Parts: sequence; structure tokens; C-alpha cells
Amino acid sequence: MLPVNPERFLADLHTLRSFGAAGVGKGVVRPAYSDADIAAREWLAGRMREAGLAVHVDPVGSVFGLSEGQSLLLGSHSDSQPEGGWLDGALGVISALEVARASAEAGGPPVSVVSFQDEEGRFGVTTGSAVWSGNLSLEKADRLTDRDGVTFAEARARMPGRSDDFVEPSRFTGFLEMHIEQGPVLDREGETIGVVDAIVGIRDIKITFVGEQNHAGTTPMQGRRDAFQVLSRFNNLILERFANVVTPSTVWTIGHVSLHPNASSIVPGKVTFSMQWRDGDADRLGRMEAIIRETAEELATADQFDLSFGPMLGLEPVEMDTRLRTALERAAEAEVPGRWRRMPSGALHDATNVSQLMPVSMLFVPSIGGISHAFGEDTDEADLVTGLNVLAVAVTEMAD
Ligand code: HGY
Ligand code: MN
Ligand code: MN
Repeated sequence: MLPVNPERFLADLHTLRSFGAAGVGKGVVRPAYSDADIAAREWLAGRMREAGLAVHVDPVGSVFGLSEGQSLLLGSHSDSQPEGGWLDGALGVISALEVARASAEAGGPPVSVVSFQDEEGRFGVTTGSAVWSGNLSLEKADRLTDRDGVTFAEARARMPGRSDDFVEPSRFTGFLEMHIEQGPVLDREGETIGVVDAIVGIRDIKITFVGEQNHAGTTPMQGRRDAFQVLSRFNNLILERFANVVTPSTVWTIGHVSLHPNASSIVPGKVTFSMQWRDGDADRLGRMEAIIRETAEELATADQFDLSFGPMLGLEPVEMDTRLRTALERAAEAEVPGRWRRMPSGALHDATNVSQLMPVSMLFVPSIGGISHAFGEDTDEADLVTGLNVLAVAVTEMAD
């Protein structure tokens, strides 16, 4: 196995956490293109150079550390959710850095590293890798806006040292992404490693209802065109109508609501909210979309609301490459015999996009209590090191 250094790996993970450290415990606030995100990427680029890798910052600010010639690509993302933990994405990037460093010290096999930009979807869904893979055109990405109306084009211009060129994908033989599970299964079952067999698909859209803003004391209940009430009715109808379509593993979330003007004595005149849904079956995602659109249109017509939909964002479900997955499974069995499982990923990952370009596979370590996208996200350091070792064994085996 490659001589990975667990102390150096953990020290780098903790250093990355210091960029945007926030909240309780090991929380992080490091959204894409924030000052903390940019500073973290500059630090990462320095660590890549020290490891002998050639740094390439692509036009959207994804940071690559390139090994010479053909190589495996390892990595994930270093941006965070608006409130996130220290491991989501960071684990995949720093484990990649450690394996690449160990590989350079051992004289091969060649390993390159990447931290994709905006995986967490300040603008799109896994925006940086979506653009690299061709799942999303740069032109379309540039027009996407965050919740404050900043465009992707404006945000990516903040990232220093960008090249005009994207990295040529054919220089990579495959992509491995290590990640925390972000769900309860491994922790609950007392297992240490998950080898991913498939990643679910996702759809994400912003919906806006415009009614009539008015005085909360003088406007009779009858005839109000209250934007909060229409959202509430929409949610209730969706719950009923999804019941015949979804399975126990289907999920959907209204995670962001902007109510205007958001004051206790004003009947709200406008609401914009996010509607996101995920499933492993692309047809089911389509049937859910039809219900969402029909329900919103029905309510708008019945109660005289203007209705508009933002751009439809999404990724299709994908399966992992059998050869790479088998290498990870063999490595897991060697490191933690009987304490690993094959499992699907309910979270989205850059690996979904990269699968358009080359064979990909993924590896999970447990999330304590299944918590993620929250300051409380954590994993035992012993499990982080086990994941690093499994990754290093798999990389060594794939090179043979
Ligand atoms: O939302 C996701 O699944 C990913 O963490 N961006
Ligand atoms: Mn992630
Ligand atoms: Mn995430």
C-alpha cells in the first residue's frame, strides 16, 4: 500500500476547517466564492505545489493539482453549505492530496487531485463539475443567480488565478471520490466503509407566486391573495398527490422560502421558494415534476396568483463503474473484513458529473448520528483514517 501519513492527513483536514470555522463544534461556513472559500483554495493550491503537482485553476475556479502524464483523479469539493460541517467535500479533497503526496514520495502511481467549485449549489447543482463535464454549459451557468441575485459570472470572476482553459479529461484514467455518508446507515450498523453502487438523481427548481400585498388588519380574509397561504396549500396538496408516486427512499424538500415583505402586519404579496426532489428512478423524478407543475398552475388559476418557474436544474441517477467499485470493495474487505457494505448515495456528488467523462466510483465513511449539512457533522478520526487507507489500497491495486 502507498505510504500514506495519517497525521499529516488529519492535520491538513483541521487546517482546511480553520477557513470559515463557525458555529458550535467543528462547523464551517465556506460557501462557493466567499472570502473563506477563496482563501481555502489558495491554501490548497500551495499544498498541491508542495506535493509536486502542477496547479491549474479552471475558468469556474475548480482547483486541480495535476500529476504528469496519464493519472487517476481523486477529489471532491471544498466549498460548504451556508451552514455546514468540516468534512463534507473536504474529506475527499484532503484524502486525495494525501494519496497523491504519498504516491509522489513512493515514485508512483501518478495521482492528480481536484477540488470542484460550487458543489453545494449556491448557484446550480454541483455547478463546477457540471460545467466541466458538459452537463451544464458555461453560458447557462453564468446566468444562474444565488438567493441574493448575484450571478455565477460575477461570482466566478472573484476567483484569482483562473486559466482560460478547462483541464483535458482524457489525461485521467478514472475518478475516485471519498466522502462522508451523510446519512445514518453505517453509524447505526456499526460498519466503517460504504462502497457506493449508484447515486440518486435530483431535480431542483425555484417557484414564485405573486398575489396581492395588503394591510393585515383591514383586509378581509375572504378574497385575500396571500402568498404564504398559497404556499401552504401547495405543500399540503403535494403531500397528498406524491403519495401514489413515491417510494420510502424518495425525498423532497422545500428548503428555502423568501416571503415578501416578511412582516407581521402585512399580508404577504409574493413568495419564492425552492422545490427539490431526489430519487434513483428518472421516470419517477419526471412524474413528480408533472405533479409539482400541475399543482402550482391549478392553485395560481383558482386564486389569481401570477406563477413563474425558475430554470429546471437536475442530474440523472448514475451507476458506479464496476471495475473501480470492485477495487474499492476488495480494499474494504482487506482493511475492515465484514465491516463494510455496498450502498446507494442519497446525496449528490461531483462523481455524478465526472461519470460523463471517465469511469468513477465512491467510498463512504460513517457520519456520527447521520448528521450533515449542519454544524454538528462529524466522523471518528479512526474512521477517517480507515477510509484513507482503503483509498490508498484501491489506488495501489488499480495501478498494478
Ligand atoms: O445536496 C447534496 O446532496 C450535495 O451535498 N450537494
Ligand atoms: Mn459533498
Ligand atoms: Mn453537501
